[in-house]
Amino acid sequence: MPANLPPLYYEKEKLLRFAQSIPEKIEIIQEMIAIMPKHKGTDRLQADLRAKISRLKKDFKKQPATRRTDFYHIPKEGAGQCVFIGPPNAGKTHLVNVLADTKYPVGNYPFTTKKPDVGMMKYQNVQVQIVDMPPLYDDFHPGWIMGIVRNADVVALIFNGCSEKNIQGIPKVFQYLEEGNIKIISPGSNETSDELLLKKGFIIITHIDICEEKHSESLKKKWNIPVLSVSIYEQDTVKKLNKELFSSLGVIRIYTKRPHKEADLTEPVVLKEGSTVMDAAYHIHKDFAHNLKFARLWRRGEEKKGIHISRNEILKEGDIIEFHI
Ligand SMILES: Nc1nc2c(ncn2[C@@H]2O[C@H](COP(=O)(O)OP(=O)(O)OP(=O)(O)O)[C@@H](O)[C@H]2O)c(=O)[nH]1
Ligand SMILES: [Mg+2]
Repeated sequence: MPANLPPLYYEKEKLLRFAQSIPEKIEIIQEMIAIMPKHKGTDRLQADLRAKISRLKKDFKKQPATRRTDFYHIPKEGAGQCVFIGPPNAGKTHLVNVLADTKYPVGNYPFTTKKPDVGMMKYQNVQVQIVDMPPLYDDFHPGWIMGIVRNADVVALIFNGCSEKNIQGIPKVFQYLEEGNIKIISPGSNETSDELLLKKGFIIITHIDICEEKHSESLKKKWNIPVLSVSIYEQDTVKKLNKELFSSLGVIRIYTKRPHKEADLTEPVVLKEGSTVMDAAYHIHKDFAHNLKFARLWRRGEEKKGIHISRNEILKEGDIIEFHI
């Protein structure tokens, strides 16, 4: 019997290849087990993965205590997870506070943030999860930070544009990522790689209210990813970032409706770009997908108003679907 594993399973499988610490590997395998459909075709795979977890747990116990480094797992919530990394005093936490309305301590001294903190940023009718990190430093770029980066959907690399030290330290941050087998690519890129884990991301230059922003163009060229400039005191720059953070996730919002009723536009189903009608049905409930007879589609700006669509129809941002089971 075929296993019929969902695409997310294969994504986690790839992630597992790049995981470096034992706790990180265990966490990923647990997620793989949770994602896979439970039927005869996956019995064997489930057993193998459980055996792998037992082996890893034994290995972990055998490790000297000094190698059992801290491990943080940030369960994903909302439309996607964006992690904020960068050198000390870059403005990461203050930016999270402004974007997600949180009140984490900020300060004009390094290491104000000592552990990952989470905020939920509202973008229209969805929430985007932001993970604020302790600073990356010459003597501090532990593997667990890269573990969180590997698991995130998007990475924002944040630097204080008025600090020479911050700007000079940019290549170092890319080097730490590379040591963790991570390469940051533009959110729109189609690049693929077997050797490196490619993560969508961009650079954010802060403090543009107090000094002239002069680094964007050269950084864009050198690292081949978008560069955004912000000031926590300039609302228009924060608003632009809010939008960019959502778009970089590469997701679409679709809405469901019942026959003869209006769609509820306040609660979208959030799916990856390129998802099909079946993916949407599966997202709502496994049984729903199995029992799906047909679906009807309403698409803004096109003459698609209630037309029948196939299970494999690729959905677009804002589509409204009526499922018939
Ligand atoms: N003028 C100005 N000050 C800012 C801006 N962003 C952050 N700051 C200030 O810069 C200082 C450092 O900000 P934090 O958010 O604590 O920096 P951080 O990157 O989180 O620092 P660590 O936790 O040490 O990694 C604080 O005093 C902030 O209020 C900005 O856009 N403009
Ligand atoms: Mg901080």
